[in-house]
Amino acid sequence: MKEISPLQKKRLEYKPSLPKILEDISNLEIDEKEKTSSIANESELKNLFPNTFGAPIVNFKKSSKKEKKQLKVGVVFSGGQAPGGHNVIAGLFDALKKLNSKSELYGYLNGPAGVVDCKYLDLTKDLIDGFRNLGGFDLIGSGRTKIETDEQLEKSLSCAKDLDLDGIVIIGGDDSNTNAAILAEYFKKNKVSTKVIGVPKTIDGDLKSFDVEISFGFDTACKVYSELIGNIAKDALSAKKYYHFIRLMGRSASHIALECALKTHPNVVLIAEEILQKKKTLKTVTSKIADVIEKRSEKNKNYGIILVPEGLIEFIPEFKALIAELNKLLATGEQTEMELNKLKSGDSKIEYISHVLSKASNACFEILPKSIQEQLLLDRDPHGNVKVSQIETEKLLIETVKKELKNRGFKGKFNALNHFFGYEGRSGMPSNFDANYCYSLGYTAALLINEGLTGYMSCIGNLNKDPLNWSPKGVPITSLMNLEVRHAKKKPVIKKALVEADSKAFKFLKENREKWAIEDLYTYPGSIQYFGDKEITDSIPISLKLNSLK
Ligand code: FBP
Repeated sequence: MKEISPLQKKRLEYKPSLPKILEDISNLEIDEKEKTSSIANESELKNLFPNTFGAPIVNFKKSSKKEKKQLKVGVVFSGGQAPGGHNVIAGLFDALKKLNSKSELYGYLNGPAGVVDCKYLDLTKDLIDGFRNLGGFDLIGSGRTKIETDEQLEKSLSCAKDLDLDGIVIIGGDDSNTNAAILAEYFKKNKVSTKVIGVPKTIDGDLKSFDVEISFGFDTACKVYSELIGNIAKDALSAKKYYHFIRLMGRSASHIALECALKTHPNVVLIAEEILQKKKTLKTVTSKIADVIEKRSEKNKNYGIILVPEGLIEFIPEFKALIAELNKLLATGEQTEMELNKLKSGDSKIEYISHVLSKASNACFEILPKSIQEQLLLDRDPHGNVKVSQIETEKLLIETVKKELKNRGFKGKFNALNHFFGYEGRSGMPSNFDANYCYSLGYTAALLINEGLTGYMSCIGNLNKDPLNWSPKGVPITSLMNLEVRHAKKKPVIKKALVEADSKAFKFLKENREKWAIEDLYTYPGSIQYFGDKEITDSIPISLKLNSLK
């Protein structure tokens, strides 16, 4: 038998809290709320989703006891890992069994590819019990295959039919939940009774709306990164010799960088959305950092903490244009992509692309260090996005800041170290918040299938309150969608939620950052706690708390 750590053992025994309304699910029924539209492109989306568009948001209410069906459900992890995924499966399994002890749950293997190729595992209680409250997606694995071609849709449908599935639960981010909506529509159009339900997962925190308060995994990932940032801040304060440039995962949005800043009070945190809004160039961003370094140096402080969101490069206007152009040129099957793939060395690829790019984009490409140029030419992900996790923006900034300080005749010391926190936070043992939240999401997904709903996202409201008062609901996925260009074509997708300039969390940062820049007001969150004072063990993201203030 595999050895497990004492903490793992204790966590396996943890009983997640459930909202009061879910304590007895034998007598629940849905309560239909307002009908939904989409956030934009209503008529186009109505045409694309004629069978699922416009459904109402649903809550649950007590009813007279009803016979609960024996259900067969398949579940899949899609995309990057996020702490708490196993608890979605555990909640789904427990609720299905509570509804009817003969219900069955299958786990599709290694992501959406398992849905297409009909590769699955029978998820038994014994299996699931070994993964409760633990991180990772290793029970069934994950993957980034996008189900979009006719062949993939047909194969997914025939597998669902063969397995006689009542429902499929897709645990994923914005692109994966878009996939869930497409699959739901396809099944309904083809008169297949399998329902499709999405679950909001991503550490990035960018799958969010009025009804989707936060995606799961964000809380734990930010807690893990903030522990490390706090430790580095303490080290910087002790040794007084380094500037630490820390890039944080989060793809396009800066939610993680913002949350970690609220938790640790760094000297500088770049918020990519603000940079785009204020049309700041690489030069102005560099200059702002150099200003802080100069001011601190006047106070004899030649050390500090600079937080950089992973997606920064996509938000600096000149790079945004360059990346958009590269995404178009390098979309699968494009002439440039095929030519580029024939070339072997990085140098020849850089040389080739610099002749194909427009004059403006090339001017921006040319000034980049070779390593970043190469990173920008790497394959796109299956959704056509540049893989920002592989672009070392923090190193680029160290170089530009160094040059700027030299040009200014800076007399102080500037020694910089670079860090990237990404994968460290994606599979950590879920915090109590994520463990409870995910368990409730799984429960709610089972109830939505039991009610015969499809194309819905399992959601929980009132997350700033005690879990007993959380309110489970179903939100039509199409209500979160609009049309965007992907792989050089207009596609229906869930709109990514970015950091909003007028959000309470961002305003709080703006009110405090001048102070944090010069004084050393770092805070040290320490490691995630699972036992002890509830204020510490059950804390929720600061940004969630601030944004829910009236
Ligand atoms: P999801 O959107 O699938 O949750 O993944 C998010 C993420 O963790 C990003 O923060 C990061 O840029 C990306 O995945 C890395 O992808 P990969 O795991 O393929 O390297």
